[in-house]
Amino acid sequence: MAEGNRLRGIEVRQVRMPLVSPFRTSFGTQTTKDVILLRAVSDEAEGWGECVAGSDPLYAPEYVGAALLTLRDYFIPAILDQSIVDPALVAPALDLWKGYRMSKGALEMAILDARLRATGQSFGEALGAVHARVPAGVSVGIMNTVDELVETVGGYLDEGYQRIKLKIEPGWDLEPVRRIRDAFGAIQLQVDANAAYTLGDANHLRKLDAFDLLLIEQPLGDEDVLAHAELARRLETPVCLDESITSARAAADAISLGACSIVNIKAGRVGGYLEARRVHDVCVAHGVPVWCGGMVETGLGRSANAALAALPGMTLPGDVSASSRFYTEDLTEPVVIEDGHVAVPTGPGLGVVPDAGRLDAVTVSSEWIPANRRLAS
Ligand code: OSB
Ligand code: MG
Repeated sequence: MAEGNRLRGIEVRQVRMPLVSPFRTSFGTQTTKDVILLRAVSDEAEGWGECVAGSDPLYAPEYVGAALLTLRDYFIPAILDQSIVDPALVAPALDLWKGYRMSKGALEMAILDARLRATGQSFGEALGAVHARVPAGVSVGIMNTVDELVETVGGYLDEGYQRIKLKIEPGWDLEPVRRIRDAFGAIQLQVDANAAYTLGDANHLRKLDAFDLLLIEQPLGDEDVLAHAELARRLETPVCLDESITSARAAADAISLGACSIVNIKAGRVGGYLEARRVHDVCVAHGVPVWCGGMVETGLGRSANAALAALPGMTLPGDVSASSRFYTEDLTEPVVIEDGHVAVPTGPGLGVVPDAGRLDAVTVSSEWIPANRRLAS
């Protein structure tokens, strides 16, 4: 750490981005993406963090309104008062407060980005990426008709996506999966229920075994870890957990209980990219395949995810898609799909920055929180 390197302040910005089309999951329909962006400014560099909390407490308890308050009232003051510029010290400094992992992760991401931009190292290098590009996968929402779904999936396959994930819920599962298999044959196909089923649905879900899916993601409730273990015994389709895995320890527990044989890793869900790396390591140690999930990120989080997806244990294609999957215009240079892959950025830190004009156009509110003047003088 450079001697005398201090934090000058952190900007908190709320942005609202229009989506190219409504994104429907078992927990609701999204037409815009609300994002909290953090810009951490130190003496040596500035770094960007993206909070993946949703607009409402539907995927997780944490959501934008609560995350904004928590960041402003607790987390940012703690980081500024201690002038933390070392990313490894962010999580320990915030550990006394429970939950709010997405907010904590966003703050760590901003400090990590600032540090890496100062040292010239990329996210990929810092996390231990072993690939220059990663296979692109896409998450496809629930639609009004199966015909519409078939057309949409066909479009993604034409773009080069190597793996298709279908969102499912009771009433939208067997038929859409059957029709996609019939239409497109032996593509890499998986489903995500976002906790929409109960163990009582086990016999129904077993009918999915006929479709040779890569996995079924989070069929049961976030806290239903033992029920997932029971379901996993009854299904041939591998069970993958998303919502339930909130830390490396939770991953170790779920694996030991037999609740999953595959893990979806999202940095925000586990409190940051450093913990995401530890989740990866725990899974690799257990021989459990992992893949990189997505949270409809802007080009900032999307670039960090491409780096995370390039770790050695990421043996399944992730929800790593082009900016165009969700956005007509991204905040950064668009992340693109080329030859079925997304490139891992090589520049310092995230390797991308927001376009100032585009950022202003989508900004709802912004606040500069300066470091304590007494400390800064
Ligand atoms: O469960 O993986 C999920 C989006 C928002 C919240 C939860 C999930 C998702 C996705 C989209 O499936 C993943 C992406 O960003 O491509
Ligand atoms: Mg999921």
